[in-house]
Amino acid sequence: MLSITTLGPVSRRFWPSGSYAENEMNSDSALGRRSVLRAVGALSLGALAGCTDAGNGGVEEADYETIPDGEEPDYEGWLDAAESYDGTADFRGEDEVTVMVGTGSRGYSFSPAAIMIDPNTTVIWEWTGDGGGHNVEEENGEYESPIETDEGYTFEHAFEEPGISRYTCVPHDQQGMRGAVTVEE
Ligand SMILES: [Cu+2]
Repeated sequence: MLSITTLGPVSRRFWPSGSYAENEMNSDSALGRRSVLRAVGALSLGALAGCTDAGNGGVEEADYETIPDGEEPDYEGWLDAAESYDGTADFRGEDEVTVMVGTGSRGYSFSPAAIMIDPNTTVIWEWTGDGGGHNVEEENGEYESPIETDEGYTFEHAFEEPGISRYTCVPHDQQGMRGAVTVEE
């Protein structure tokens, strides 16, 4: 079962930064819509884990929790410039998870940029078709996709051992197009 659902091309799902009330909440969100809208005044958007927000260009990300702040893996600065990084998506318990390639306002992001999985999980990167040619390349070349542009192209890698794996899109590394996979024992 895929953990992320993209309901349409990113360009159609994009809302300008700040138009939070227009974003759709997951119907099974822990917070009701009214309480979320009330909370917006007190919390930064980034604190509302699991909801769509401006940071990922409006891509719908269904049904995942983020790792609590105190347990956030140490990416050693790898994601500091990553536009879509907003905590680590907890995908433990899944056999197969999907990360979108080419999200955000310019199509220079991975979404979610940071994920946590169990050992022996396959990560499938799926191209949105936005942002030009992208690839997925582990920082030491442990896995590496070709540079592709087409919507629907996929690349996958099976993660077996615990640890943090950092990867980038080589054409857009300078734009902060980076991601990380934490394999938790
Ligand atoms: Cu790229």
